[in-house]
Amino acid sequence: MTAASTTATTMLQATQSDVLQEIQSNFLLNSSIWVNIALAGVVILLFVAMGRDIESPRAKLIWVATMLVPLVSISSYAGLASGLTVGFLQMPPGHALAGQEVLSPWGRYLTWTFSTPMILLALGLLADTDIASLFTAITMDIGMCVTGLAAALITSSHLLRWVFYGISCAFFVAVLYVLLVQWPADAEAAGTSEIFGTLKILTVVLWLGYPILWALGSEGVALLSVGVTSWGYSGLDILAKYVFAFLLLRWVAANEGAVSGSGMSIGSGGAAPADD
Ligand code: RET
Repeated sequence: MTAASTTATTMLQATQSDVLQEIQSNFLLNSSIWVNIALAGVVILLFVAMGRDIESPRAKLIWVATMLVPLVSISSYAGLASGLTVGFLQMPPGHALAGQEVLSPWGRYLTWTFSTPMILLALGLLADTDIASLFTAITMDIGMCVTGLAAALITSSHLLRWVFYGISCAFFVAVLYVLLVQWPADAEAAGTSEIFGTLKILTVVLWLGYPILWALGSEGVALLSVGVTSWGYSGLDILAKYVFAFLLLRWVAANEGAVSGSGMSIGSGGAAPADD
C-alpha cells in the first residue's frame, strides 16, 4: 500500500464522530446547516398556523405537500448536522482535488429526492394539471436527484462523475419543460395563472442555481470551498423552499375557492368539472 492510499483508507474509514468533528470545526459549513434547522422549525409552526382553516380537499393536499417541504428539510439538515449523511470522498485523478479526501454532504442530494417532488406536487395541483404530466415531472425530478447523488458519490472516474452530471441535467431539462411549457397552460385554464406564474419563475431561476453551484463547488471544478458551497445551497434552499412555500400557502389560504376541487380531478386532463 502506498503512503497516499494509506492516508486515503484512514480518512475513508473515518467514524461518524470524526466527520462530526470536521463539520463542527468548519464554521461556514456548520452555520449553513444550523441556520436552516432553526428556520425550518419556525416555518413548520408558521405553516401549521396558516393552514389550520383550509377545508377543501385539493387545497388541503397542496397544504400537506407544502408542509412536507420544511419537514423533509429539517430531517435532512439534522442528518447533515449529526454527520450521518456526510462523508469523506477521495476524488479521482483528473479532479481539481485529485487524491484528497473531500468532505461531502451527500445527504443533501439524497433528501432532495423527497423534498423536490413535494414542491412539484404542490405546483402541479395549483395548475390542476393531468396525472401524466404530474407523473412525468415528479419521476424526471427523482431521476435528476438520484443521478445527481451518483455524480457526487463516484470516486472511480472523473469522467463518469460528469457523465452522471450530464444525465441529471437531461432529467432537469424535462422538469423545466413541464414547468415552462405544459403547466402554464393548465394554470391558465384553472384560473391560477397569476400565482403560478410567480412561483414558476421563482422555481426555475432558483433551481438553475443548484447545478451551477454543483459544477463550481468541490464536487465539480472546486472553485468554491465546501463551506461556501454549503452556504450557497442553504441560501438557495431558504428561497426555493421556505419563501416559495410561504407565498404558495399564503395565496391558497386567501383564495381557497380557486383551488376548491376534490384534489382527485387530476387525471381529468386538467379540465375541472363544471360544478367544481
Ligand atoms: C444537481 C447536480 C447534477 C445536475 C443537476 C442538479 C440539480 C439539482 C436541483 C436541485 C433542487 C433542489 C431543491 C431542493 C429543495 O429542497 C443534482 C445539483 C441538474 C435542481 C429545490
